[in-house]
Amino acid sequence: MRKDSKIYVAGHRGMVGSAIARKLTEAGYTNLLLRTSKELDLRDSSATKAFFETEKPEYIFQAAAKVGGILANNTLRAEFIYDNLQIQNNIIHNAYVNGAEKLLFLGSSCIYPKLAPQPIKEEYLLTGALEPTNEPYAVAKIAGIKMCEAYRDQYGFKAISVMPTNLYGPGDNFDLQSSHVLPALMRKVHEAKEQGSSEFMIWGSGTPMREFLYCEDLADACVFLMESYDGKEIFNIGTGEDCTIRELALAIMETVGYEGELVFDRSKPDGTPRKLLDVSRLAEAGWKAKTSLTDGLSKTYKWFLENEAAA
Ligand code: GFB
Repeated sequence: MRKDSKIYVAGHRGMVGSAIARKLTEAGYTNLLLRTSKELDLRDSSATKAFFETEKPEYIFQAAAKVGGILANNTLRAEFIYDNLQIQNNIIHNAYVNGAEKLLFLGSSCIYPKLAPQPIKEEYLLTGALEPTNEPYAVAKIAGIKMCEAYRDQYGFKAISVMPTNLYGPGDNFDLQSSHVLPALMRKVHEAKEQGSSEFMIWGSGTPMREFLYCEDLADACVFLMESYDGKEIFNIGTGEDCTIRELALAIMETVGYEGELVFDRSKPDGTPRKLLDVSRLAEAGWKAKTSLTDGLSKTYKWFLENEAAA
């Protein structure tokens, strides 16, 4: 990418897209193309086609998606498959048709089989049944990966795909019904502390294991791969370390400065028992995560306190 290349960051108001836009600006890229979802509904094929025909972006970071935690994925199943298929079909196809130089597609670690061997290697894709709570979302993301591969095979279009693990950081969704576990627990612990409550609620058994990557690190990896990689392989992006949900809750209590009891709501699903990515392919390419969970939690909590109303 030249520093003045026209770079479209789709989804720049979300946690991931905003981190990518910040990273590009820090790295000296000066010609970012940005549209809010109000300005451009990426599910709308005609509007997206017109946007690409007019703007002809050279590089595209495809970070626009309908995302959410286990409950949102499990209940808004139709929206998760329809919105994501529409958005990615419109972006990938119109990027190719309008002569884009390269596109980076963001997938997700939930594309891998529910009971995949751990740590999960990229080649385990499509080797087993998916986790039922997020199957519609995962199927859409798998379609995106395969679309990038197919457009590369048939048309020579430079599309690359990355699979981030569970993400968190500034700009995350802290809504208790639709968010992922980390922001949900941060808000619950914060409110328990504020209200002087002696306990707070954790969904499920607390035993599932998850890997958490700070969104600024993800953005760094995406810019690194856009600048340096052009091949058919997909890349896992993670830290290579995981913890139980109970351990995460304890780490968040430490960050917030709260010492109450953990209560488990076992009527809520656990989801996949473990989801640790094998990140050796990315390590060999020359990239490693920099932010520890402790540092990432502190930075995220600081952001939450400064943006509590919006969060
Ligand atoms: O982050 P999370 O919603 O999604 O939940 P997944 C991870 C684990 O934390 C599950 C537990 O075992 C939840 O039951 N958990 C405990 C909680 N307390 C809470 C809480 O208050 N809120 C939430 N949300 N969880 C998502 C997928 O799976 O991960 C998406 O549904 C996507 O498709 C995303 O892949 C990265 O890690 O289970």
